[in-house]
Amino acid sequence: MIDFELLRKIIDQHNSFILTTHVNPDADAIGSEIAMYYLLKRMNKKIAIINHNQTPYYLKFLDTENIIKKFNPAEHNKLFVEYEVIISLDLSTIDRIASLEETVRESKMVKVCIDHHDENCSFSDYAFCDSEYSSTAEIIFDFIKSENLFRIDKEIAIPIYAAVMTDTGSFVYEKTSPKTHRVAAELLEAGVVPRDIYKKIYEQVKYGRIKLLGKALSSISFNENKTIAWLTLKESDLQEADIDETDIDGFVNYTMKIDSVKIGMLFYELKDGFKVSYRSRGDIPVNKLASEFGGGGHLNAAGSKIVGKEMIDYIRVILNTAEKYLN
Ligand SMILES: [Mn+2]
Repeated sequence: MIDFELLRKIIDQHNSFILTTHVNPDADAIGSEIAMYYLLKRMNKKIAIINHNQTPYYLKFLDTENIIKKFNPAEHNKLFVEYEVIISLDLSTIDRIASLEETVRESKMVKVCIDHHDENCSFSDYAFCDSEYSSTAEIIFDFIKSENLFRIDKEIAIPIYAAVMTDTGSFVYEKTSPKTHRVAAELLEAGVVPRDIYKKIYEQVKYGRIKLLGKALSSISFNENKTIAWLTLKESDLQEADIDETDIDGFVNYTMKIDSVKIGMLFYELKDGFKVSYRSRGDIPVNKLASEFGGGGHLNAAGSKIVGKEMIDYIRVILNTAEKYLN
């Protein structure tokens, strides 16, 4: 259970807040920041949102006031002295804020973490985390309701809906509960049009992304009994397609459309190593698999970055480790 009363107290006792989220932000990351921004604004607080990355183009519609800034130490370091509280959203380990890590570690701000991943937000002074939630935005929704802060209206319903929709894979992932649907129902009552949000998030795909998806799909490989499937992309493929890294996020999900597949992976090469996205079915803990390679995440969806290894040589090591998790 999350102690919403305590969160309320922290907000009441302070006046200035910096919000941040993880590297390669998704709709839950940006949606939670924007929802939290509206919430704090309505409580007459001073707010800045500073992220490691620029907001991906398909999520810009959530930031109607253009409040989210990409971290620039020269410009922003002073805010980490002036402001009182930093709220990290949708992340549970501090390395996920990438270039902000050192600044946040060294700052004397009160550190608050609001999250739904399995790890424990140990870097924060106050953690409001529960992995039973479908998304971080659903926690914010519950906070507004349980503390009776204000009526959920369309302005705040849109970022929350975008977050819940995407983090539940459009209401199909494991953490999708009757309650998640009740939350969605209330967001619809507030004026959200599901079709509009869906179109903005899933139907403004760039040409290069579809070309790259074609390459990724034609690379598909399997283990002997087709319980593990994996896709590979080379750095040159990414360069040619001229797209953001966030654009390849969903590619790994295609491996899970095959009925025999229990673990799906996407390997993509970077200049200094490579990244792996992991997916799994049932109770196969790919977050544990990812943590063997310096990563983490959820039971059925995780990621890791491996620096200083050649992807082509190292894939075999990860595949052998993945086999262990099948039983
Ligand atoms: Mn999330």
